[in-house]
Amino acid sequence: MTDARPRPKMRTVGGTLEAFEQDLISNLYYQRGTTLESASGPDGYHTLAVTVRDRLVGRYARTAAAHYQANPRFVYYLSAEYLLGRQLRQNLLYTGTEQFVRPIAEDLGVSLEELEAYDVEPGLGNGGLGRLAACLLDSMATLDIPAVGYGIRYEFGIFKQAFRDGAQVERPDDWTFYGNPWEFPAPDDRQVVGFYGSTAPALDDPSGLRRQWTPAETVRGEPSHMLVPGYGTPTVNIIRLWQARASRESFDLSRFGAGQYKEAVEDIVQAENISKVLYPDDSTEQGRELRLKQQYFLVACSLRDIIRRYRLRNTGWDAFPAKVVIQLNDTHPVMAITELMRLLVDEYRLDWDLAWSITRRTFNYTCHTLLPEALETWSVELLERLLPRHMEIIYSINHFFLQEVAATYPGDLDKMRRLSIIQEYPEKRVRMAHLAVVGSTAVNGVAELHTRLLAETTLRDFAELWPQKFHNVTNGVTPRRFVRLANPRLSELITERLGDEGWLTDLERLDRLAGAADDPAFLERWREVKRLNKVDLTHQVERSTGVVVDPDALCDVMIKRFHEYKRQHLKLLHVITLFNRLREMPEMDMVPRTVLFGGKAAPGYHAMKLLIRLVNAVAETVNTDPVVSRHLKVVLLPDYNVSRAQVIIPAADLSEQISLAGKEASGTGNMKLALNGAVTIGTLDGANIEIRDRVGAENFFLFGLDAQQAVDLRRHYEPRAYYERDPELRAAVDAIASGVFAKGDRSLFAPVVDAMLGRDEYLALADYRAYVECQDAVATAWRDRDRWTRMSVLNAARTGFFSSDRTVREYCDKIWRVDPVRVEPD
Ligand code: GL4
Repeated sequence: MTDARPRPKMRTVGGTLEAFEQDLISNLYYQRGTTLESASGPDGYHTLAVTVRDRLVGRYARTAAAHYQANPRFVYYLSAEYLLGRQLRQNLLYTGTEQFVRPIAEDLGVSLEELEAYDVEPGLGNGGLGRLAACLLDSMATLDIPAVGYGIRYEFGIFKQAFRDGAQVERPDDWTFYGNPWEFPAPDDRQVVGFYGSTAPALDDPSGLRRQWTPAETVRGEPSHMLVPGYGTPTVNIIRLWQARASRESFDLSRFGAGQYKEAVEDIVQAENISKVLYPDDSTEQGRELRLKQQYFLVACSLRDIIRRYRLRNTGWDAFPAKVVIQLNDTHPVMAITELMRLLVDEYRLDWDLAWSITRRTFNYTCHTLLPEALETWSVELLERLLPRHMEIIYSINHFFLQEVAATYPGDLDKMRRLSIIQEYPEKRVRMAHLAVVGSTAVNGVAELHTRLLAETTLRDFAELWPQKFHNVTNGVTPRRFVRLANPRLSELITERLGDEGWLTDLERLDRLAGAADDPAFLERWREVKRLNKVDLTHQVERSTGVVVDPDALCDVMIKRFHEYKRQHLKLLHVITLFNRLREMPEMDMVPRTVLFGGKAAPGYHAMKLLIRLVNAVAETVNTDPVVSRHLKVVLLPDYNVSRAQVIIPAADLSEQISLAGKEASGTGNMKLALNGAVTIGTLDGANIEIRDRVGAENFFLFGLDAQQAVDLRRHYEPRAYYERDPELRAAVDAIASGVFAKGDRSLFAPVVDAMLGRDEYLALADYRAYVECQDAVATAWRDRDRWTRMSVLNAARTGFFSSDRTVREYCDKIWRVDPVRVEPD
């Protein structure tokens, strides 16, 4: 490396620039086996990544030592999904080495952006639920909470989305193609997990509750971990991810020798399929054996690991719940309750009542939905085959539980039937949410409305039986990734105004920005930041879709998974209405808008895949219309993921949160967008309600039915009446039916029209008029630049509550009762 210019000596927690540079060169040489002259792009990226990563290792070692010393209560977060986002910039920021990289990269003639192209995000989740898990881990580390996240190291994460003729095509996400520099394999901690087989009575157990399971198949779980650094603290926690490997005996050498190559590896393939791919849907039950296998694999490996860790410092089982708190992220890991019972009763020979008392005190359950189709159930037949011992345990748990119910509500058979863990009709199935509630100390919803509706509807009988079990913990998002990393310009402006970066770990300090909302100079700078972010987004849009958009247009954003309840089709009806208006009155003075969609549809969700096609078709028609495209552009950005979110969110002016009230448990995109100064147009659903309460009704565009009105209307709903009555709505629906977006083909999008006029499950037509009028009010507000910017500032200033730090504090106070452990500083 040539050292042309003298550079200042900088000393930070990340070390000195010189040391960093030395390490880079040495890592390139010894880890990649290459030199500066012949290094490739991936060589450069990997070298930078491990050099940064190495600066976290010392902190991790000190964290582990401090935890060992303090022997605290640990939070174990069990989740089938994590959407961590890219790691490089995060870790540069968290280690204070960000400042070194630019001058060094400049010297070497590469840009950080070029290297970052190889920083692939691990897409080990579907959407909000997986991203929430990542935000909570970030906040736990930042708050020095002793915690470990457990998950599955899917070989293929959430599919990559592309469009062919406007239709979604899915490609595999081979995220470790270049290797993953952020993980450490830990083969010594591997575990063995069984499946299938049979059970028999334990010889010396008169109660009959202890039995012996002999699995017919075993699989190894091999862990690796990724570091989860806290911000502004030396704490580094980990997330431990399990990968399925065949047990050694699986390779059939004799068959191989006999030339039966396929058969020789059959068992290996079957075993390793368990962690092969993420199920690309989190909101419908996938009645698939492999998914149940995944779930059990995750909990079996993780529980063994938790017990191993517990036994490093503790003896006996009495103290287990005092040292271990397990948070179940939705129903996917709920089999952990039965697995802990099995381990305690069958393997560690505890008596049933003691084991049950320990189990119940260890687990807590977060419910993330209200949609009945998302509440998992598993057929008894499948469970009996795959996990025969667990099915027996579920029967026993249910038996004792129903005795309790019978004592509380004597003779109320209907109550028993409703509360039972086993559903009897039309087929015997295990209700995982019921098992979760029965086996947990605390149950929580993820926003106030959601928690209330859970207690009043989905889990009503349980809330009556055990009111003290139910809590609300409103979701939050990490300001480090979603403000500081995603929006450096805004962060700088905020820091300048507030005097220091304290807001990054105490987000409610943003309220001090409220005063600036009346300062014209500040408003001007706020607008400038937004504009520059919009220019960046414009470039990204052009690169990935070829569509040229105007950075001065209102940037209207709807980013989330495609789902009927989220109502992308309602947004589309609005877009078509604007299109129709412009076609009819080409001279009209319409506020220029760019409508940006981002999101994937589950590969088997045909209605939503067709809607994606329609969005792309409308976009094509709008963007190529010489008159309309002067005022309106429509873009569906392909392959929406965390990295894309980080570009879109800082540029958004308007945040679309238009789900049918009562359907979106919380939403977290709503929080990220508001924190970045987007104004929300939304229904009274999920956390929208709490956002509106905080930012003020005058800074929020509210429309539509509330949850109760939606339920009432559903009873006698006739979508056609709305269609007949409203000429603009009729014109929009007719436009789809006419084939104008399908080159005259009237059949292609007919199913979309039929769904709207037939049942309109999520009452889009009922909310259409209110929505369009509200959008007109948005346009009026947009014309008054200062008014809009004021709203934008106040949205950011008043949403500090939605930091995941606050969420984690609430979990600590209400549910976990864990204390922070301080780690020696660098
Ligand atoms: C979800 C909810 O749909 C979403 O509203 C919520 O914000 C998120 C995190 O709590 O959990 N539930 C499921 S299932 N997927 C989600 O994204």
